[in-house]
Amino acid sequence: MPRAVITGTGLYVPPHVITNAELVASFNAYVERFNVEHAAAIEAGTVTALAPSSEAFIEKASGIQRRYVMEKSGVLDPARMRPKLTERPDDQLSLMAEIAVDAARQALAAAGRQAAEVDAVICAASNMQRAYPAMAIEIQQALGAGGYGFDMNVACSSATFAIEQAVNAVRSGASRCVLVVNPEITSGHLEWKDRDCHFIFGDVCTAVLVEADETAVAAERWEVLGTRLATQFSNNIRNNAGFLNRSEDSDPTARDKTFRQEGRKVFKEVVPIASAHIEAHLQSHGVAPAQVRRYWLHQANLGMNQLIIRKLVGQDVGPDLAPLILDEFANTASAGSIIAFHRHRDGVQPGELGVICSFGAGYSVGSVIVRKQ
Ligand code: CO8
Repeated sequence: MPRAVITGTGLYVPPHVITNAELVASFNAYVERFNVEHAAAIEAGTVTALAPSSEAFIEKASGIQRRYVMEKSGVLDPARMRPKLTERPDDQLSLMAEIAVDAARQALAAAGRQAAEVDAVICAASNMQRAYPAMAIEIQQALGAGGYGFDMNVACSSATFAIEQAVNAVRSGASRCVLVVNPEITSGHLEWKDRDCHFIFGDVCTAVLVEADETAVAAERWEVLGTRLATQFSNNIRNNAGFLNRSEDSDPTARDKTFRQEGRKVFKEVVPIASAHIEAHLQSHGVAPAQVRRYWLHQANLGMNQLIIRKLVGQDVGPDLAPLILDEFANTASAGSIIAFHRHRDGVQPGELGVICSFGAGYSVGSVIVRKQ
């Protein structure tokens, strides 16, 4: 069976930064407007007054300090509270494809590959810009890649689930060079008017190239020793936006048509699922958690990652074992663990092991055990 290796990664970083201070200032201006506009109803008890957000809460509860977004003026406008994007004509490259192409070119350059050598493109993300044609096929054409492309969505676990598909395609001999891209424009589906979640997400795109070891040309290679995926249905993270909404005559701006979650429940339920998943996956390879040189974990919450690592290795550890990127990027859905891998893989020596792990809506959890060659 051909060995599958990761030979390159890429990271597209959006042009705008929103700090917690900026975010909270605009959110609180929105709250003030809302409460003034609805003063009579609030007084009468038919509308609940909105409570302000706080920078101190955000940083303490999540570890997030800022986030990148594709467009910030619309998000920070208290009269709008969502990005202001321009619809593009059909003959222009779409926004998700544009950022995917940027990240993909970086991954190809790192791997010493031309786009024409790619024989499969998987676009894996929490939201797709349109129903069809598949984003992956537009990306394939824009890059000049060969083979086929398809889209897939497992929310925050989309990237690791896609890596397993890429690894399986290489191992089966069906493909030699598979590109996985994760364009996450989370700002389009975040409810910026809800203080419980307005600080959580950021935009980004990551790319990973998975190749057959025998034909790869990259000097730096990460052999994929194994992948393991698991899902367990939960309504605690949910978004009801979908193609049946218009037939159901439902309100497209209703609260359930954007991201919503029971954050505390997610925290409590997902930590044990993720740590048990990683431990069992490592055990199936005869590896103890303490033998792993680096964990590139999903980046949703600093406390969550600290707990998962503590459960695995029995003590608090620093960023050298489990690097953090959510302070800078916030939660970038499926891209988080890949950003961590992209930015923080120096210092791992040939022969040492690492684990890329994602977890989130579904619930879903995916782990990829890699060995530096
Ligand atoms: N400012 C001030 N106070 C606040 C704020 C705020 N912004 N928000 C909440 N509070 C208040 C609450 O009202 C509450 O007050 P009280 O105690 O009086 O009731 C208090 O602060 C504590 O609130 P919580 O219990 O909600 O706070 P937590 O400590 O639980 O922290 C978190 C909230 C940060 C959300 C935390 O629970 C968390 O990170 N949980 C894990 C979430 C997670 O991992 N989710 C994964 C989702 S991502 C995913 O799967 C991908 C989905 C697809 C992406 C779609 C793109 C949009």
